[in-house]
Amino acid sequence: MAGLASTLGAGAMTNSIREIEDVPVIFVIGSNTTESHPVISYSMKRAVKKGSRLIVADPRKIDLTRWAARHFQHRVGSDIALLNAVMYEIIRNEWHDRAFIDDHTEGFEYLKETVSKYTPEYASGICGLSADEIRELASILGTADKVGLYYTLGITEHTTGTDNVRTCANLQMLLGHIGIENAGVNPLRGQNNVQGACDMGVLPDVFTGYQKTSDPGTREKFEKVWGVEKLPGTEGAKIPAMFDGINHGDIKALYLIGENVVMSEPNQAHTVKSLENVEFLIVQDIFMNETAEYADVILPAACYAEIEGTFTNTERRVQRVRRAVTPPGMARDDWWITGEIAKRMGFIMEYNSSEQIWNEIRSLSPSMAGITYARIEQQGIQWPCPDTDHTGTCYLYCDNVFPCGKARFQPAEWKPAAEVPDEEYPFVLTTGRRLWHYHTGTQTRRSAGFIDIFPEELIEVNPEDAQKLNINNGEYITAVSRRGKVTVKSWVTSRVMPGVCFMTFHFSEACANVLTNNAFDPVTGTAEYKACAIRLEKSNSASEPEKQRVHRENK
Ligand SMILES: Nc1nc2c(c(=O)[nH]1)N[C@H]1C(S)=C(S)[C@@H](COP(=O)(O)OP(=O)(O)OC[C@H]3O[C@@H](n4cnc5c(=O)[nH]c(N)nc54)[C@H](O)[C@@H]3O)O[C@H]1N2
Ligand SMILES: Nc1nc2c(c(=O)[nH]1)N[C@H]1C(S)=C(S)[C@@H](COP(=O)(O)OP(=O)(O)OC[C@H]3O[C@@H](n4cnc5c(=O)[nH]c(N)nc54)[C@H](O)[C@@H]3O)O[C@H]1N2
Ligand SMILES: [Mo]
Repeated sequence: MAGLASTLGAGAMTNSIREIEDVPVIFVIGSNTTESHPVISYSMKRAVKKGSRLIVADPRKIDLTRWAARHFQHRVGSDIALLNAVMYEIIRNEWHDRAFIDDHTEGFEYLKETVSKYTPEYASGICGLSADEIRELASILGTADKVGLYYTLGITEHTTGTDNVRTCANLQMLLGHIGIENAGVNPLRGQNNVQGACDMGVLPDVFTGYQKTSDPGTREKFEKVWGVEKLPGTEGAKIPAMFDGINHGDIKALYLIGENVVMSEPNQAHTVKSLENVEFLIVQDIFMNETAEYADVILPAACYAEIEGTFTNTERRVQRVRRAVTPPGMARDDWWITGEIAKRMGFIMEYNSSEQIWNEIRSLSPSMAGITYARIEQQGIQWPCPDTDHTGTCYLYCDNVFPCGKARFQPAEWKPAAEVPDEEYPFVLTTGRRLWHYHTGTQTRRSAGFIDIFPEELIEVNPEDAQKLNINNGEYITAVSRRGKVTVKSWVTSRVMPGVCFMTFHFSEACANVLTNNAFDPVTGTAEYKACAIRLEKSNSASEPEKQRVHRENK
C-alpha cells in the first residue's frame, strides 16, 4: 500500500466515536479536544469515568489535561523526536507486537534503524521532556492492551505534517493497535462536513470516494456519465500553488466557495497581494466577509439550515440535512449556483435536487454505493458501504485488510519548524481556536451571546516571560513577526510554557494570520500555522487599539 499514513492522511478516523468509551488508554496528541471537538471530549470524559487512562501530549495546558492521568508538555514542533524516542523504548523493552508486524506490515527494520538514534536522552534535548518522562510515556503506551490515538492540527499544521502523521501511524502499527475495535489512528475532523467535502473529491487529485484522477479507467467511468471527453489526469493546484500561480500571472481567476482566505490563510500580506493580483475574483458566501472586499462578483449562498442534502461527520457517517428555514433574498444552494455557472459556460449541468446528485455520486463511488436517502432517513450510515444490504463500517482495516496489502512503516527524521526563534524574534507563536468562536468569526461574531463571553482576541503569554518584559495581564501589547504586526490584549497564563505564545484567527482586529508563516508541508500543501517566530513589544498606547477592518453589523 502507499502507506497506512497516506490513507489516514486522506483523513478518516479508523474508529467510531462510540468506541472511544471502551479503550483502556486514550492518547490525545495535538488536539484541543474540549474546545474544538466538545462532543467527542464528552466521550473521552465518560471513558475516564469508566476507568480509561487519558494521556495528553500538548505544548499547552489545555482544558482536557484536567481529565488526564498524565500531561506531557513537549515543545512545539518536536513530535517526531518525542514519538521516535517512545518507539525506541518500546522496541528496546520488546513491547512491540511481533506477530502483527510479521504478518501485516513491511519496513519494520527500516523503522528500527531510524529510531535507533532517538534515545530518550537525545530526544529530551529536542522536545524538552526529561528522558524519564519519555520512558514513562513509552511504558504507558507500550504495556497497554489497546491504545486509541487521537490527533488534530497540532500534528498536521507543520511543514513536517505528513511525517508527523506517519509517525503516529508507525507507533500504532508497532503496537498492533490498528484494525481492531477501539484502537486505531483517529484524526478528528474539524468542520461539520469537511469529511464529506474530501469524500466528494474536493481535493486536487481525486474524484468522489478517493478515486484517483490519474487512473485512466476511473476517468473513463466519469467521462461516460458526464458526457464529456478527455477529463484531465493531472493533479490540480493546492492553495500555495494557486497564490503563486496568480502572482506569476499563470492563474487569472479565483472562485472561492465558503473560504475567508484573508483571515484564514497564513501570512495575510501575501494573501492580500494575491487577491489584488488576480484578474477576476468570485466570492460565494453566506455573509459579507474580509475576502469579499476584494471580489469582482459576490454570489449569495444558502446556509446549512436552508438546504437539503447530506453532511458526513468525522466518523465517516453520511447524515441527512434538511431545510429548516427558507433562504433569504437571492441566496441559493451552492450546488445550484455552480451548476448555473457551468451552464452559462456551455456545459449543461442540470440537476433538480441534492438527492439526484447523491445518486450519481453513489453510482460512481463503490465506498458509498449502498447509502441511499431512504436508508439514512432516520440514522446515518458509515462508509465503506458497498451495497444496499451492507450496514456500513464502524472501524477500518478490520481483519488487517489494508487497501494495498501490507501496512508499510514510513519512518521519519525530526526536522525543526521552517522558522524557529532567534534573538530578534525569541518566541514561538502557535495558533488555533477558542471554544466560543468559529474560525474567521463570520458566524460566531454575529452571535451576541458568544461576543459577551469572549469579545476580543487574547494572546497567551507565560507569567515568567510577562514578568521579564514587564507585561501585565490584560495589557495591550504588540506581537511582531517577519510578516506583520498586531496589537492584542495579553492573557498572562501558565497554559503556555515559557517561550511560547498562543493566538487565534477569530478576530479581524488582531488576526494571528498577520503573523503566521506561509511555509507549507510539501506533500499536503498545509501551512505551518502551528509554529512561527515572534517578538512581543510593549504597546505605546495603553488603551484599546482602534478597531480596524470591522465590516460586521454584529446583530
Ligand atoms: N470552537 C471551535 N471548534 C472548532 C473550530 C473552531 O473554529 N472553533 N474549528 C474546527 C476545525 S475546522 C478544526 S480543523 C478543528 C481543529 O481542532 P484542534 O486541532 O484540536 O484545534 P486547535 O486550536 O488548532 O488546537 C491544536 C492543538 O495543538 C496544540 N499544538 C500546537 N503546536 C503543537 C505541536 O507542535 N505539537 C502538538 N502535539 N500539539 C501542538 C495546541 O496547543 C492545541 O491544543 O477544530 C474544529 N472545531
Ligand atoms: N492561524 C491559523 N489559521 C488557520 C488555522 C489555524 O489553526 N491557525 N486552521 C485552518 C483550518 S483547519 C481551517 S478549516 C481554515 C478555515 O478557514 P475558512 O474556511 O476560510 O474559515 P471560515 O470562517 O469557516 O470561513 C468560511 C466562509 O464560509 C462561509 N460559509 C459558511 N457556510 C457556508 C455555506 O454553506 N456556503 C457558502 N458558500 N459559504 C459558507 C462563512 O461565512 C465564511 O466566510 O482555517 C485555517 N487557518
Ligand atoms: Mo479545519
